[in-house]
Amino acid sequence: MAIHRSSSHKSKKLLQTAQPEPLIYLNGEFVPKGEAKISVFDHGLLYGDGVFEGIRSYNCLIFKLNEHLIRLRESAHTIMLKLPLTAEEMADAIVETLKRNHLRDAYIRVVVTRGEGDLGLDPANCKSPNYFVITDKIVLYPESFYRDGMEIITVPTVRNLPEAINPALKTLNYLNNIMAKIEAKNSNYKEALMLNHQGYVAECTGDNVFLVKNGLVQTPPTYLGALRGITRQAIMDLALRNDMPCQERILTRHDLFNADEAFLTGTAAEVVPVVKIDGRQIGKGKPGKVTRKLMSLFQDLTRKDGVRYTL
Ligand code: PXG
Repeated sequence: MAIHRSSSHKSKKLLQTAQPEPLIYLNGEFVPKGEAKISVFDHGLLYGDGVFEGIRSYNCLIFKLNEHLIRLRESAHTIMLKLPLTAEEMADAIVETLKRNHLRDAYIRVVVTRGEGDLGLDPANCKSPNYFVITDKIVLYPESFYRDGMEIITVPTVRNLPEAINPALKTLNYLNNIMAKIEAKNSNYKEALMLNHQGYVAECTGDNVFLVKNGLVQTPPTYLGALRGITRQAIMDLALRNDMPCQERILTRHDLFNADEAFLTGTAAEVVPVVKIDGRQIGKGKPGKVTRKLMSLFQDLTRKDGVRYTL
C-alpha cells in the first residue's frame, strides 16, 4: 500500500512538472487552481447569489468582450451587486489570465459572488464580493453535430418567469437550466428545448434557438424568457448584413417542427444545426443552406473581430 501510494505520488509530481497548474485570477491575485478557494460562507455558494459570464477567445482574439462585460454589469446592477472592478480592470484581468495560461483559444469564465457573509439571505451580511476569472479549454459538442446536425427534446421544466428570475440575468442561480439539462439527458439527448410558462419557445439550457422558414430567419423575442445571447445578436447582425431577412417572432413548437431549418447559438456551442426536435424531422433532416452560410459567416467573424492580446 505504502509503495503504491508513493509511486502514484511520484507520477503525479512528474506530471505537474510537465504541465504547470492553470492559474486563476482570484480577488486580484493569480493563484494555482488547487489553491483557488473561497469560503463555504460565500453567498454565491449558499444562495446562488452572484453573476457570471462565459466568453471565448479565438486565436488571441476575445470575441465580443465589451458586450459580455456590459451584460455582466447589467446583471450585477439588477441584483444590486456592486462590481469590484471597472470594465477596463476586468478586461485587463481577463487578458492577463489568458497570457499567464498561454491560451490562444479559450473559454473564459468570469464570476462575481455576493461574497462571504453570515447564514441568512440578507446580502448586507456580505462585506465584499469575491471575484475570479477562470480560463480553460472549451469542450464542444462532438464534431458530428456540426456536420450532421443534432437532435433535441422539449422538457417539462418551464423556463423561469421573466417576472420572477428574469432569464435575461446571468446569475449563479442556474438550477432552472440544470433541471432541464437533466431531463434531456435522462432521455439521452444532449440539449433541451425550454418553453415559457405560456408554452411559447423560450431557449435551450445554454443556447438561443433560431428557425428558418421560407428564407426568413426567426428567433423568439427575449421578453418571452430568454437570455439576450451575444451569439444570438451576432447572428442576427450577420444575417441582416448579408441579405438574409431576420426577425424576432413569437414561436411555438409547431413552428419549429415545420421549419425548413433550425439551429442553436451560444458562446460554447457557437452555431449548431438542429435536424430533429421531439422526434420530428426538421426540413430535409440535415443542416440547411442558410444555417451553413451563417455558421461560416460566424466562423469568419470570430477570426477577425475581437480584443487582441499577445502571448
Ligand atoms: N441562453 C442561456 C440560458 C445561456 O446560459 C445562452 C443562451 C447563449 O448566450 P451567449 O451570450 O453565450 O451567446 C447562454 C450562454 C457553459 C456555457 O459552460 C454556457 C453559456 C455560455 C458559455 C458557456 O455551459 N450559456
